[in-house]
Amino acid sequence: MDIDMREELFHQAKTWVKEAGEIIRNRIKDPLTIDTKSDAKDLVTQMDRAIEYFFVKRIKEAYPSHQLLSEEGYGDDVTTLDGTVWIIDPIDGTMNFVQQKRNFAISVGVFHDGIGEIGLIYNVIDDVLYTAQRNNGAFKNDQKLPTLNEQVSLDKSVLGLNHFWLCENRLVDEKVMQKLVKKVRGARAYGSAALEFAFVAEGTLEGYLAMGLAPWDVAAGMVIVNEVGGVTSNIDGISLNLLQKDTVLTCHPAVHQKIITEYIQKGRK
Ligand code: 2AM
Ligand code: CA
Ligand code: CA
Ligand code: CA
Repeated sequence: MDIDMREELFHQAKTWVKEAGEIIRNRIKDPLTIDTKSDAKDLVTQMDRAIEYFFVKRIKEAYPSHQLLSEEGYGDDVTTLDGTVWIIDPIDGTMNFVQQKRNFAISVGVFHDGIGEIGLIYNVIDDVLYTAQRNNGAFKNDQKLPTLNEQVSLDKSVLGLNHFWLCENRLVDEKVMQKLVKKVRGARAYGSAALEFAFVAEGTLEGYLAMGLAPWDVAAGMVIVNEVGGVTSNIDGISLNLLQKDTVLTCHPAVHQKIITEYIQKGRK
């Protein structure tokens, strides 16, 4: 992607993300209409839809040739990553948004011919914006994030993962995952995939594992983590395909392979 074009898209995306965040903050006390999707825990509110529509309207007007892949149905039916594709989650962590009114994020990734060029993750309530452009480093607000190049062992690591990994599940023997959480220094479940990617990038988590994420959950995070030298794959170590759902493992480079070979592979179903 042309550098001037990318710079323009980055500034445009950043402006829109900040505006959308302000809309959410201003309406945070408004009554919510909460609907469910695939199951009783899969929530969507009018705010998810309104914020997605906010982006779709602006992107389609400014860049009619770009494709838009997003969660709540206002985007395109994207079947190829050719050209420029915006991958958007208007609210990542909807359950946190509903229950806690915090710990959620807006996630915007821009890919060009399948390559992640721009990533933005906005922690709306804390007003913290994580950004990256490919080969240009990653930032937390205006502060450049350091590269993840120090050595770190699993027993000094903190991992983001939810409790379902420790219950009987279809992916990995829960006994093996229990061994992993006993080995590491700590485990956390934040409930927002985008924020967990951002935490890996800023080094407050050494890794994050998820059982089933969609492209809009990971697109921005992959760009940001990649810029600090982190590694993202599915739990079998294979690159993610941004046209489908998959398991996710995003990590500090020192622990990525270890988690796969010493734990996941030993219990993989
Ligand atoms: P969401 O809030 O945008 O739906 C919660 O553990 C994390 O997993 C969130 O990032 C959430 O994104 C994501 N997620 C993906 N699929 C989900 C589903 N079917 N139900 C609930 N959360 C889901
Ligand atoms: Ca959702
Ligand atoms: Ca999401
Ligand atoms: Ca969402």
